[in-house]
Amino acid sequence: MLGACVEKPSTLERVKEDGVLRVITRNSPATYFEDRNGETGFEYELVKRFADDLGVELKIETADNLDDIFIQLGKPDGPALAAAGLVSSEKRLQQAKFSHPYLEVTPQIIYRNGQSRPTNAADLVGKRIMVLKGSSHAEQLAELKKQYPGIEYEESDAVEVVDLLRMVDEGQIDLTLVDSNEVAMNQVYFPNVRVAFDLGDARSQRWAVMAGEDNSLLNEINAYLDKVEKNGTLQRLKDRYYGHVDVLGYVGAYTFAQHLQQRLPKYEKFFKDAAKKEQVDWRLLAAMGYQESLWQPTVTSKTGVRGLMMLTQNTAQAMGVSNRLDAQQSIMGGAKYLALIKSELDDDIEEPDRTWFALAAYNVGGGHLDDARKLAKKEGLNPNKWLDVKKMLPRLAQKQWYSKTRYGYARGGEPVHFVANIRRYYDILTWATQPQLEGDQAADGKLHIPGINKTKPKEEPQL
Ligand code: BLG
Repeated sequence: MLGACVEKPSTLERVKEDGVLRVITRNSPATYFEDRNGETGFEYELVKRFADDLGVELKIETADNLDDIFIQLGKPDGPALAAAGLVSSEKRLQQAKFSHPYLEVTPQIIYRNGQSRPTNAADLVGKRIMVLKGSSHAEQLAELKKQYPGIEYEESDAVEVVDLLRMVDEGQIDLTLVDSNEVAMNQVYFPNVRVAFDLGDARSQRWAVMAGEDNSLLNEINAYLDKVEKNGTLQRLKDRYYGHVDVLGYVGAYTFAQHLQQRLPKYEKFFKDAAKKEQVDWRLLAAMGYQESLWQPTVTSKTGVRGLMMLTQNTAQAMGVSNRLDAQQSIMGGAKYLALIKSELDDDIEEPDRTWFALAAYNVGGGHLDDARKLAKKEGLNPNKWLDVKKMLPRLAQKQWYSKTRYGYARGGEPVHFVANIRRYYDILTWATQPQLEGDQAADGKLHIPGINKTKPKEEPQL
């Protein structure tokens, strides 16, 4: 049809035609980073599902700082959307349009435990405060300064939120202002970090598209966000990324952070050596050690099971462990035992379930685990899926069920908690360590939190 008027494709049509969704974000634990399985992060996972729904490939681009996100977004050949924990503000509305909300966060003033706790804006005067350059928090402080001219703060584009929290933790700055989700996520790494008070009301995080966009992409985004809100996907992601404090409790989170700094470094090398030998992730072994003994080599359970990896006498003997209270031997024995029971599992059980099954067998024994799998099968559930078998395990403690099983009574609830806790610690440890340091014997012995090393305060140029 020569001469027919060809309509300009909408933004959404263009994305679909290109087959690629370009998204700009930031490289930080709350948004996007690399872990043991490759690309991950709360924003990444949310936006990846959106790209999958559209049937296009996801291409992530990272910005150096917040201002840069909006600069990139505004370019004619720039990314289609920004997913970076952004909140809408008057200034930002001139540059972008915002989606429906997906996360409620509250800005919180953070101080160091042991210092006097600020309780209101007036207490911020005279303190060393640092926030991210171009952040909504910087805007908030600028507003506050009109009322309290004595407030001084530094805006830095050389740091990430984790750096700010670390600087408070170590006393390099007095205070910072960050969002509650970041605090919840990072509390487990910084034992001295405390919330002083909420500054202002809760605000909503939203994705942003270019101001001139024709709404086709924005409408699609909004429909997607509404969908994941309704079907529970969004809540699951929130629990995974920001639920540590909910699960551990605030005290548990401080304690974990303390143990991470004070205890783990003593055993990290043993975990890494054992992991290398047995071909497992050292962070999984470390997570097991935390669940078993809180990384204490000389504990004994009520049932006489002993040591950092809580070996029974039989297991210890079979694994060639002569002294269960020797941390190195215990870790090596535990790793060997885990690898052995994993190799003995049914071939039909695939990863990652295979790992969760191996952990359950480590705790309750392979016989009882088999009983639970048989019960699952009888109930029409999948005996090769952890999600199904974990529903059956607690039945092993009830006579009506265990009386019909081969191995009989077991405290079947214990391996369910055991696996859930280890998975949680494993996630936390994964975030706390950088993949490139994996197996690196020359590492400095310190835990590394994604983003910190890459964003060390910039050095002065050498002239
Ligand atoms: C495990 C053994 C399994 C054994 C099961 O008990 O110990 N695992 C290890 O030694 C590593 O070998 O399976 S069996 O050989 O097939 O019988 C069942 O007996 C240890 C568990 C027991 C548990 N912790 C490692 O997870 C434990 O100590 N529970 C009691 C806690 S308390 O005393 O009530 O607080």
